[in-house]
Amino acid sequence: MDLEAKLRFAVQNLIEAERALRKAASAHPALEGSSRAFGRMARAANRPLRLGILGESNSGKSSLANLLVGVATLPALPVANTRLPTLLTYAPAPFVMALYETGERITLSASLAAQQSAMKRLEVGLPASILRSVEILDFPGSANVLLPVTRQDPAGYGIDAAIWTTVATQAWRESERTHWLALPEAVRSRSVLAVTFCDVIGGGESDLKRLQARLEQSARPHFREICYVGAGDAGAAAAAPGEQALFAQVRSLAREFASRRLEKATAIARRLADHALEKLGG
Ligand SMILES: Nc1nc2c(ncn2[C@@H]2O[C@H](COP(=O)(O)OP(=O)(O)O)[C@@H](O)[C@H]2O)c(=O)[nH]1
Ligand SMILES: [Mg+2]
Repeated sequence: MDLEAKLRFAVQNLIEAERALRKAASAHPALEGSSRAFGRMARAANRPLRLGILGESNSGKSSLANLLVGVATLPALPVANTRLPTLLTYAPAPFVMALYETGERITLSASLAAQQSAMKRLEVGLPASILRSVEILDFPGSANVLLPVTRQDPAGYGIDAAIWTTVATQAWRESERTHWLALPEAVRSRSVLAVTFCDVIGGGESDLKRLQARLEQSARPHFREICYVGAGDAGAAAAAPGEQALFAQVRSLAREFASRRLEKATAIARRLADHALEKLGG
C-alpha cells in the first residue's frame, strides 16, 4: 500500500471508530468524549499540506500558484488583484468563496461584493488533483500586507510549508531575507526558494551560473532547495527542468507531511482506544 492509501485507510478507521463509539455512548455516556476525539483526529489526519506562496510584490507568486495547479486560474478571476490571501483548495466542482473575519463564509459570484475590507481570505475550489494533497495559499503582493502575517500572526493562516519567490534579476535582497527570517522556523525548515523570471536573464548561461553561485552562498542555508523557473509566457519551455525540480520538491513536502500525519494518527488512535477501554472498565 502506498502512503496515500495507508493514510486513507487510517482516516477511514478513525471515522469508523468515531461512529462505533458514538453508538456505544448511548449506553455508556462516558464514551462521548472519546468519540469526538476520534472525529477530530480523522479531520486532522485528512488535512492536505498547506503551502504558502510568499514573496515581494510582482515576484511571480500568483503565476507560480497557477503553474502548480496547472490551470490559469488566478489572473482570470475577478479577485486576482485583491490584497487578500487566496487559498486554492480541492473541490470536485469549481467555486469561489469569501471567508470573513467573523468566520462567516459566502459564495461569490462573478460580480465581487464590495465589502472586501472585512474579508480575511478568499477560497477557490478547483478540481485539480494536486490540490488533494497540497492546498496553496497565494499571498497578496505587497510587502506591507505581508508584514502583519509574518510579525503578528505567523500561524494565523496555518501554513505548514512555503515557497518564497524571488525575481532572478535582483534575487534575494536584504528586505526579503528580513521578511523570511521573521517566519516561524517550522515553516522555514520546509521551504523552497523559487527564482522566478529566469527567462528574462540577459547574458544567457554565464549570468545564470553567476546567479546560482551567489544564491548558493547567500540563500541556500535558508532553504531546502533552490529552483529556477520562468513562469512567464515566453520562458515556459526554457525553464521546464527547473519547474520539474519544483514539482518534485512540492511532492516530497506533501509526502513527508502525509507520513507525519499517519504516524501521529496511529499513535493517538492507540492512546484514544486505550482511554476508551479504561472508561468502559472503570
Ligand atoms: N517573464 C516572466 N514574467 C513573469 C514571471 N512570473 C510572473 N510574471 C509576470 O509578472 C507579473 C506579476 O506576476 P504575479 O504572478 O502576478 O506576481 P505576484 O504579485 O507576486 O503574484 C505578471 O504580469 C506575470 O505574468 C516569469 O517567471 N517570467
Ligand atoms: Mg499575486
